[in-house]
Amino acid sequence: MCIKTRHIQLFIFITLASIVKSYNQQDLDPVNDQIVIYSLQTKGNITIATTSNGEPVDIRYTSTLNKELLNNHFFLETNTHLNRKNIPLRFVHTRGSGAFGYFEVTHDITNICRADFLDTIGKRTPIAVRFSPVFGSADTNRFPHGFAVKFYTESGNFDLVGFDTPVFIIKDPVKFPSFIRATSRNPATNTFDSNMLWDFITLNPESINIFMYVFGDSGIPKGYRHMTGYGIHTFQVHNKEGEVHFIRFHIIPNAGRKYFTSKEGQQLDGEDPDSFTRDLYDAIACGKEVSWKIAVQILTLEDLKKANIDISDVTLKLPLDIYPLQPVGKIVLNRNPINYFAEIEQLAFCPSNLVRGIDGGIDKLFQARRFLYEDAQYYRLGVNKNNIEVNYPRNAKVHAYNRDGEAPVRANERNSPNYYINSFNGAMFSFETDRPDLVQAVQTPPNNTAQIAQTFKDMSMEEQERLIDNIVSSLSPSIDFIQNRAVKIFTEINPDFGERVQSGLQNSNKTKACSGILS
Ligand code: HEM
Ligand SMILES: *[C@@H]1O[C@H](CO)[C@@H](O)[C@H](O)[C@H]1NC(C)=O
Ligand SMILES: *[C@@H]1O[C@H](CO)[C@@H](O)[C@H](O)[C@H]1NC(C)=O
Ligand SMILES: CC(=O)N[C@H]1CO[C@H](CO)[C@@H](O)[C@@H]1O
Repeated sequence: MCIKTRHIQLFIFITLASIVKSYNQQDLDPVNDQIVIYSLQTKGNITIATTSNGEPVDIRYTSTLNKELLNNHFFLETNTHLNRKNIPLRFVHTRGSGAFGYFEVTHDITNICRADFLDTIGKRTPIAVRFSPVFGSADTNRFPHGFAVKFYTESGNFDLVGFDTPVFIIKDPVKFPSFIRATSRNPATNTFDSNMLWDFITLNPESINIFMYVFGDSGIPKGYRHMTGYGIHTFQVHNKEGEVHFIRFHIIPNAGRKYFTSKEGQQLDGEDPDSFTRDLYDAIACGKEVSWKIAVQILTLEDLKKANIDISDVTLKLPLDIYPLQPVGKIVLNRNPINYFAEIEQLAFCPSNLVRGIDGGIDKLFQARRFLYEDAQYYRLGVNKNNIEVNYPRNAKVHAYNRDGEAPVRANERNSPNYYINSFNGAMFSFETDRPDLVQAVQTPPNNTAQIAQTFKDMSMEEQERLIDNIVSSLSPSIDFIQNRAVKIFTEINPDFGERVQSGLQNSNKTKACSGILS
């Protein structure tokens, strides 16, 4: 009986192997046929299968029928391991796509920033990038998308954790959890909820600036290769003389900025919710150029003092005509993840991952992000998250005064002194007396009405029309008083804007599942 089963299984393996081999290589698609390509790149079965302990698994253990289960370690391990498959998900930016490549300096900015990965034109630094819809189950969701870049520099990792919009939702980080809850699913119905979203927007009208992009023509990028990135925060940087400047990062796609209309987005969402992920993977696997330019807006301390807006306000753009873009470098993505979970799911970006020369954002929201990402990742990946291969500052010399904790601990700093300061040749601190403190930005309550009005005015009549259509379709399920509050705010921004939203709402009908609910 036992011997017979073995022969049947071997026969199945051999037959499967020969079917795979008969594919025509020319017809293969990198995403659809990944597993076929794998088989063509390998010769025969790759090796003998083992338990995680390294013991070869005898083929008789692949059947449990009429057998003792507890004696079958393969059965036990493969099932109990599966039960522990999931780790906590990112509660925002849950679904993502990522890839690897390099950053290359194209222009010298050492006069303002001493970061050593920027010190020579032509210098390359390896990078990891993750793109992510903030919410939703589809890549084409009309909501902001994340654009996060990890630079593995020789003096530690620098993480630029940005969005595809030039502004953020709120200025005060205390509002963040409420924003997340109001824009997530309703606690009773578990559906997205127009009342909650528009109640939040209209009670925090500074958020309308980002929604001008979300509901406008740049709300749905035409795949990640056409998506723009913004660091949003105003970062303080310093040069070798210790002088400070302030910059905003822009990441501009060389494939051109392109966008889907709502209709195209919805259609694609239905056909393939992973369309951006697929497009990125295919493009890289096919050897297409996947690249962006990095440019910065630069301000001096004087500019900061004399500006008539709060330069640190993340709900405000800094005008490009006053602070023009200066090119710095380019990023190129040329390698797909080999294993998604290991390299992208476990990838952890922290705004606090900064390098000498880049002091960080000068606003309160950045200060909050400095520790909240780390906290989220302690929960999601454990306290040794930076020992995970993809997060490890592999190009720097790492000697942290941390020991032990949840795996992985790597060599755990071996036998070196584990306390500081010590008299026994343990790692010593560096003396950076020229590292300037962050300037203290005075943050007034947000008011970006004037900028929103300008954004509206700069749109063509047709784009205004599409913006209003998208606003109306999001707002129309809301209850009257919230609609009225929204119309009042749009009218304050621009009377024509308010009027057109109002008339759009009048022409749209709410759907009701039934009537008389409260009677
Ligand atoms: C108070 C403000 C904010 C808080 C508390 C916050 C918090 C978080 C947290 C906890 C995560 C998940 C991190 C993880 O588990 O790895 C996350 C992800 C992310 N956030 Fe924020 N965030 C804030 C503002 C922003 C802003 C202003 C931006 C853009 C400039 C941004 C961009 C992102 C991106 C791109 C990700 C996904 C990173 C990835 O691909 O893994 N967030 N945020
Ligand atoms: C915000 O700014 C606008 C125009 O710049 C002004 O009309 C309005 O009164 C301001 N709102 C508040 C609450 O200060
Ligand atoms: C809304 O309902 C009214 C009355 O039933 C109807 O005349 C109108 O065409 C509907 N409008 C839309 C946009 O469906
Ligand atoms: C089905 C099959 O190809 N089996 C082979 C897998 O690899 C081992 C070790 O090289 C061979 O002994 C098997 O014949």
